[in-house]
Amino acid sequence: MITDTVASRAVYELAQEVSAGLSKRGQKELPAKCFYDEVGSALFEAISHLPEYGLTRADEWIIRRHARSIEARVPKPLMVAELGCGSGRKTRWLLEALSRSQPLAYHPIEISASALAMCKRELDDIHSVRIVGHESEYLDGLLEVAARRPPQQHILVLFLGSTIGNFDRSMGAQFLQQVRRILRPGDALLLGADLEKPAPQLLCAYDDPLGVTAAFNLNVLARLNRELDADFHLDQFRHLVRYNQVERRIEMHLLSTVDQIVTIPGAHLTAMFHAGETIWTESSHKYNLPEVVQMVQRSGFRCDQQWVEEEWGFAESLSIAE
Ligand code: AVI
Repeated sequence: MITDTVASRAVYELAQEVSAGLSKRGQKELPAKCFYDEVGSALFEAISHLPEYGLTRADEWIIRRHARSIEARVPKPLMVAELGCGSGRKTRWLLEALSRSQPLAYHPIEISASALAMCKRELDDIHSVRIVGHESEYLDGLLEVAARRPPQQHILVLFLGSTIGNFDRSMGAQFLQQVRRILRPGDALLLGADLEKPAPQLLCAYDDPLGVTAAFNLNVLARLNRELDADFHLDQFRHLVRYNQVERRIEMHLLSTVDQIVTIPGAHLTAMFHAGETIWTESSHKYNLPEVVQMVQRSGFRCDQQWVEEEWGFAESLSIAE
């Protein structure tokens, strides 16, 4: 019964987002969080194994290699909240290191029920870690975690995988400010950020020859067909990737190859597309190290340490709330 209510609220929110994004004048948009239904989460997991997409492996490498140094620098006693846990694979290294010295409560926060279930399955066997999942938006989930915080405990927020890059730069900083407001001085944030790299490398990573990222992108339309009864013809849209030099970000679009009209009954919407028109589905911003330090500082944190994976180009930054 409760699950039904959660599911129907999720469909309602999806309909709202879709209606707002596709009825925009000018550039039509769908928010990147629409990617992550069960199929989308599985496709993202497949992307993370592609040779062209080194981001997830670089992130996991840093955590695996430096888990003990991270453990040594975080405040204690603590509980861990993770914004968007994905499969949970890379978090294992950290939870194992953190739970050596104390029993640990781990709160993964996910909008995707299937990713949450995958993460719980993956991490279920770690001794001394109690997993309390939150199927919700990041800030709502973090508020729930903060409300359950025992006196004297710190919170370590994990925001890994460069999900920050899917926000516009200014929105990313605003989001971190909101995270900071929920925390107390002395709490910690571990933030993963993908670093700038040559455009051809990025274009390959987001338009892989196997077509997995294309399927991930197109799945958003398939999802609207499944959940909102829409009638998108997937063969009349094409995956399109651009690198925006000025904004230093990858942009993913779905390009309509013909003039067409699509109905989306679940969002009470009819949308017209001209041939060549696109739906902007994702931005993935790339950073440099000083920029990450500035961003966390502007959000009320002090950057304590950065760890870098040089081969792909990824940074993990540990910051303390001031
Ligand atoms: C989840 N996020 C950080 C990924 C990224 O690289 O922006 C999502 C993704 N999109 C295409 N490939 C991977």
